[in-house]
Amino acid sequence: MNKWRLLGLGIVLAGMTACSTRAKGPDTGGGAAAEQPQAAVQPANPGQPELAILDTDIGDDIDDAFALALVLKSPEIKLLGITTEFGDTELRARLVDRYLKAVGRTDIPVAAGKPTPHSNVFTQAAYAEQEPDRKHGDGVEFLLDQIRGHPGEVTVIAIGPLVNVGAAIARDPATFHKVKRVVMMGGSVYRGYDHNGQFNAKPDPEWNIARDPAGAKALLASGVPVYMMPLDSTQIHLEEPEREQLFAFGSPLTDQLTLLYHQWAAHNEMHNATPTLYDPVAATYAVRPDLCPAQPMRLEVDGKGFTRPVSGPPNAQVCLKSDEKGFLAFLLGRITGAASEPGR
Ligand SMILES: [Ca+2]
Repeated sequence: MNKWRLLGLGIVLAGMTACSTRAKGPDTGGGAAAEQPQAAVQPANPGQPELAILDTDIGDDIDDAFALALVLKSPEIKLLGITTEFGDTELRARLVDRYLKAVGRTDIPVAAGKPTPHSNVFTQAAYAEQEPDRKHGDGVEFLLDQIRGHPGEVTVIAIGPLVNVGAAIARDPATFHKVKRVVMMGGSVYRGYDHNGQFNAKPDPEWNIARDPAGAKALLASGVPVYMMPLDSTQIHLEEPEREQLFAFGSPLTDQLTLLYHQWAAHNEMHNATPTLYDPVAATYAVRPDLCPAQPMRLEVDGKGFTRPVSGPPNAQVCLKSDEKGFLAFLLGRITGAASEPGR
């Protein structure tokens, strides 16, 4: 979903040349988006960890690695498993195997979704290839099995193209309907990919949605609660001071982030050293929805991957603006194990 990947595919080149920029917040005044944001729409059960599955395309962009770290360090979440999706799903699963082994969490099951064609760069392949190969279970079946075993209790944190989610809906819609909610990074409502740090007021086909618009359409039509963190609220950067604070921490977890970051920085097509933390915003929403208040909207997905607000009954809760400072403090506090958190 990163801009450089879109650039690599040439998907939005034409649109980018016509984009205007501005330096103010998203336009939330239009049409179907007029309702006020809601904080803490669906809080976790008090005293009980939220059962969750992380569905990820970890290995291309770097933000999934940070999202995984955040989930692992959040006691509000009990991770039932990790499913990999899009592209070389087995290699992504090997990456997760090595990551979990390094942090002492091999108790967490890892399953691989159906591989799909892709053209983007697997920047962290070398890290993954150092891990012994093994055959992983079917990610889509794992997802459905967990929902069957815990009806109404499972939160799916979806931080990649919605390939597995779409496949699960197609394979067993009745079971998928028993998911508690899907918290996802994806979409572009009033804001596209920023250009050279400038706010882009023209929506783009966001990476995750554009890779599998049919999966996104199926999810929004499924009737399950969907909490969406689009480009409007997720273009938050991990600048050098925060990176150094994190990478200098020296725990097994931050060491994995250090290793993966450097592979990403060396291989990403934009040669950009500053990660954009799209996916951790979705992971954060699962435990701290107040940092990204969501509002009900009805979104329509087209074949190119645009997500346009339309009138009609809401089909998602959408966060259009996040508390960026609060989010960064929360992320760093969690990953480095700081005792106190802002806003709590
Ligand atoms: Ca991702």
